[in-house]
Amino acid sequence: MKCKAAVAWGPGQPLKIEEVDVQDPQAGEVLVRMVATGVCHTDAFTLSGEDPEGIFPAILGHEGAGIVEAIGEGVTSLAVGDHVIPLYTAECKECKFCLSGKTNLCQAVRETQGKGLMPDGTSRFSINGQPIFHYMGTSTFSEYSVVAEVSLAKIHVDAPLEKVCLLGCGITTGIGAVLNTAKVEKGATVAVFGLGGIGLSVIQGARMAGAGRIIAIDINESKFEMAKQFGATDCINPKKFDAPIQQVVVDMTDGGVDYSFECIGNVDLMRSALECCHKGWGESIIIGVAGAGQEISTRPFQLVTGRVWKGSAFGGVKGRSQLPGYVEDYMNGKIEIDPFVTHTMGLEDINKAFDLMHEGKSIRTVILF
Ligand code: NAD
Ligand code: AHE
Ligand code: ZN
Repeated sequence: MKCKAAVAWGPGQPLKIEEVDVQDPQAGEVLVRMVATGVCHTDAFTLSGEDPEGIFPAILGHEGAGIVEAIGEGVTSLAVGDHVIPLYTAECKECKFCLSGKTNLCQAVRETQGKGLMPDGTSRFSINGQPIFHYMGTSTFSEYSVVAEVSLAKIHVDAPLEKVCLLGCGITTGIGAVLNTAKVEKGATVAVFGLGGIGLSVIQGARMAGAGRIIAIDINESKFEMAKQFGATDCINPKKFDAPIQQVVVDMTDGGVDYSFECIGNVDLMRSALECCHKGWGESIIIGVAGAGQEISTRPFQLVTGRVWKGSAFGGVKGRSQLPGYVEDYMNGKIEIDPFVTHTMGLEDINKAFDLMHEGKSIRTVILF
């Protein structure tokens, strides 16, 4: 079949709307008609050329929701008409990782996914016979995408896809990092670096966990209002202080926070986030994604004296078994999504969504197909 998709032809180039050929789903694969997709900073990161796994030409996008249009041979867990969220972290329930009970990082399709290919090592997208690579196993910037069965969460048929698409990455990542990775306790003190879709979701998760104090940090003060709405108790701009931001936070909190979250992708701020944690027990969770060649550093003494450095991917959430519950939590009012959708537009305007993100004017743009 043919459909419209936004193609990333090369690093730093605007996406181009193209008519692409989409091959039928093969064994263990599913054709999804995309209804909506968010635009996450990770899409911009890969488009910038900074992603070591970035590969072009590709169809980006990993925060989508849609409807099953066709299934390939052997697909048993999904049927035509099912509503689904594509998962960049699959869940096969059989691999060593899934069976460990210790991680959500299923490896069933991860190797080919990182090469922009389906599990059999080929692409389902092409233009005039030239293969176009998949992205994160999802490629949601396309009217139709072929996704591995293990990379699809079946969700409640009544959930509004134009909202719950954001559970495909940003909102789940932030809430999950708080509840699954950090396991923030009631009354804890939390610092959140970066107030985009991820950082605001961390704040939402921290409030759900009953955190006592939530310190929100960003250089763009226009983000403070929404941070407060989600539960931030203090909002600070590092540019307004002479002292390093970690010192500012330590001074505000009688020695440091119990938990901090880096939601920017800046290795210097990852260090600040660790070092603003309380001696003896403070834990810092890295969520932000940093560019090729960048490394984190701190004095080992920071860890020797009890601070803990952790990372979190997709909030530690197992997509097929746990994401449907996140969707239901949205439907029953436990999770807020609507305020995150600051802009909506058609696929033809997708480059505007990237501009709004870079200008700091959006939290999430949702593309409606
Ligand atoms: P975003 O662009 O919407 O938000 C980033 C925020 O950081 C903005 O508000 C910006 O003003 C702020 N910021 C930038 N530089 C800053 C600085 N020097 N000091 C303070 N604040 C600063 O991005 P997002 O979509 O929320 O994503 C945030 C990060 O999380 C990205 O690196 C993204 O790739 C990553 N991410 C990781 C996962 C995961 O599973 N680990 C999932 C989604 C996104
Ligand atoms: N490809 C990059 C790393 C990108 C990355 O860290 N991705 C996050 C999800 S960001 C979603 O917005 C993730 O889950 N990583 C785990 C995984 O298996 O990819 C690189 O550095 O090579
Ligand atoms: Zn994302």
